[in-house]
Amino acid sequence: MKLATACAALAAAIALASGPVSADAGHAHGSPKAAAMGGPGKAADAKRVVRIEARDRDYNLRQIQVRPGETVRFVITNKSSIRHEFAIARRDEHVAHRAMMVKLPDMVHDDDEVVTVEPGETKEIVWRFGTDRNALKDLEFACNIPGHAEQGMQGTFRRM
Ligand SMILES: [Cu+2]
Repeated sequence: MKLATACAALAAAIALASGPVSADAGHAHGSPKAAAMGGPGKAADAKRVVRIEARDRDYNLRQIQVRPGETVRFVITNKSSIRHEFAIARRDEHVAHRAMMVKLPDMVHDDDEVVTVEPGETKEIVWRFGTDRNALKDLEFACNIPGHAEQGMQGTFRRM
């Protein structure tokens, strides 16, 4: 199965399970709600770059400070000897994705909100942070390869 398809199918299943409120979070571009929730951004809008190193068991950062509404370019370099991911999503989305990755541990990603980074590789994600304080509180970055987030490969965002 194509990975983006697997993710989309899972997202649809979650949306159905949890009701319409979460269905368009981060996906309905242009609406006031989308601006509040945030989502994948455009590189041209990014005025700040945050560099992240993936190490054997964690990232070099546990918390990243952001301004409401800003677009940030995240540049992730894998300094370890094993494959990692860097994904930005709501906490509940990470948890659901982790459950799926237990079944499909070799899944690789190259999407707007998640990248797989092989040892020595560098990849990027551009994220437009929302203006809603609670949406930011729910957002986390993580590696969802089985066991990694649990060992410490995850972090949170905080208002600057
Ligand atoms: Cu990892």
